[in-house]
Amino acid sequence: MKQWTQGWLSYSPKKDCGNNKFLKKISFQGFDKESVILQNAIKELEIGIAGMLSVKTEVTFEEQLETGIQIVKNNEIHSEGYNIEEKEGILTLQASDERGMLYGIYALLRQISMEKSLTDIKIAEQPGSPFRMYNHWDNMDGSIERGYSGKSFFFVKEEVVVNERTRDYCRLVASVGINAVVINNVNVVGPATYLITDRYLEKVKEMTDLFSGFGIKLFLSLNFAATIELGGPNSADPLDPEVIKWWEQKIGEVYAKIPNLGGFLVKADSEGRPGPFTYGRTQADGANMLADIIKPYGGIIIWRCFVYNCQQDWRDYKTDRARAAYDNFIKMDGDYHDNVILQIKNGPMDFQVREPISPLLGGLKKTNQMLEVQVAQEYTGHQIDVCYLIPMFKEILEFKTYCAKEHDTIADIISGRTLGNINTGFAAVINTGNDKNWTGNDLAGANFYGFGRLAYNMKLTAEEIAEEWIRQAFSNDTEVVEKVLKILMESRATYEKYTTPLGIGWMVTPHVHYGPSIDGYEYSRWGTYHRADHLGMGVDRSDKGTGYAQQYYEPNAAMYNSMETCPEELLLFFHHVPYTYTLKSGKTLIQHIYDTHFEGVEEVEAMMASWATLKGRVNEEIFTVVTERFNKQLANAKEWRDQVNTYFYRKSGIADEKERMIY
Ligand code: GCV
Repeated sequence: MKQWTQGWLSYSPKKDCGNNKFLKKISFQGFDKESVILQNAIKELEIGIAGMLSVKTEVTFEEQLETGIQIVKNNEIHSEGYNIEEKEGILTLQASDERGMLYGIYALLRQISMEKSLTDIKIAEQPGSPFRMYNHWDNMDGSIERGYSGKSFFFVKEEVVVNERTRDYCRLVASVGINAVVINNVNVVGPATYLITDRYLEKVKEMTDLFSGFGIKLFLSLNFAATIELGGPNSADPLDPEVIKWWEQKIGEVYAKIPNLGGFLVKADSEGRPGPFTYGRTQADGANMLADIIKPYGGIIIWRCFVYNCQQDWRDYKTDRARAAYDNFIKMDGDYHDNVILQIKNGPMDFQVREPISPLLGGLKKTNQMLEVQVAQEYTGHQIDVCYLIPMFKEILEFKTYCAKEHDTIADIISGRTLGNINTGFAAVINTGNDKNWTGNDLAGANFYGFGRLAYNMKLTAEEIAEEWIRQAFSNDTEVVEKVLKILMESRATYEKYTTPLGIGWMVTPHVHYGPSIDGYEYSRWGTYHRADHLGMGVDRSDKGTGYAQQYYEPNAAMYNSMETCPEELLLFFHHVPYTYTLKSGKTLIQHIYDTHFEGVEEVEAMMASWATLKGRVNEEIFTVVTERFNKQLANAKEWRDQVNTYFYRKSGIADEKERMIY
């Protein structure tokens, strides 16, 4: 049970691997004995070591050891980073601050959990990005927008909850190096508007303090029209002096109670949420107004760029939702104040299984930027279908934007290397809930774990992260490691094969976003079209179409603009392509669609068969939950295969060369 409910921190018994000898005595040098982070770190060490190796540790302070672990403060180490080195029986962990020390301790526990020897160990890690953040879309009634793992554990029936699970959550989060968390949905409606009032501040403070003890800054999502909803001025105009005065007072009250609050996340002028546009003001006017007020308290305003016209006419071929973030934000580059960070979704549309990278990332050259990805599997299988997302996040980080002569990848931009700034970050809409195993499907735990590890250390490969997670959360048994690793590493490609082809996206059941509905969004207002006719499909975003491809720097703009040089996996995102067009594989587009959809289902069957052989080798609850999810995934994959293939057969009239069953 523990293994099922504690994720990768279950601390179940492990092989010694010669590690016991280091663990009997641990001495801290130079750290404040009273600090809560230090106390939490010691507790973690004690339970971890006792659970995994049945060793009782003695903790001392300022003692020079002859054998054991020395945890030493060294101001030369990068902030939040750590070095671990073993020499002649002494294992030294050095860090310049408490977060680094805590992360180093989790790294030691990770090694033990993975049954790696600590002898001769040498590890040095430092954070890839200053803000490494989970965004929760939890509502105060306990529901979670796009949540697939049960209900919220932060809010129950409009109350804020702080309990043992909150503490366990902090442990999991800190253990992977996350240092900031937004606890409520970006769609701030009803009671969530009141989180900044006396009704909730005490409880939010309790949670903020608990988080602080694990080096995590708590942030709140804010309703931009809170002035109106909380009985202030009947306006949310960011340049109205009455509105500014109201916010000064409100933010003052909040920080008087919660001085360690990180700041606010704002979704404005987006999908029905209010914002500065309503008052003829710019996004910068809105963000800067809040940022100036919060600045004396050391707070940060994170401002989302998910601003687009969601009332589009499907007959209109000129308006392109993909253009929106860039068009709405690029003009004000340089106008945003220092403590504003623009949070930008990885793609120009909305978390599809395949999208190009948003040209706004790096398009902005004078503005703090934070990359937003979605770990919650809204469009990637609802944590029913397995879809390990870290390979996709790696692709995003490695994308070369050409925004500068050097340091021009997305990883460079969000680490601060490109612009030399410190307010940058990497955020994920996270996939947890109150399900016992945290993530619904246990295999989705790899994404919960993996995002944090990747944000902390962007050099890790997707395989390394997956293997770390499997060993800690499932087992060190080689067969388990190899088989689960293979399943995870192939899962995104498989999901992509049986759902939407070559970057076109969507074709999902409207609103629910699980299961196929090829025309579900085709004649809607959401701007998400495939434009299929009897000759071909795809959206022309070249200079002859919507011109979206021109939002990139060269040579990317030219590469995407031409059908010949456009990466094939994004062909239908950028071009309207005939079904008879020959791809690099030598297959026509239509045959590619048929083949990949058959392959996708076969691959799910192969994954299931491989998983079935692990009965008895992984924890019973995990085995059962994952098996159930696989059964549903297979049904989903078949439905996608048959609906997509049949749809395009009927549109094109072109038969499958292999004469397989297409209805
Ligand atoms: C929180 C998509 C989702 C919405 C989500 C929105 C956003 O449109 O379907 O549920 O709202 O993105 O990112 O704000």
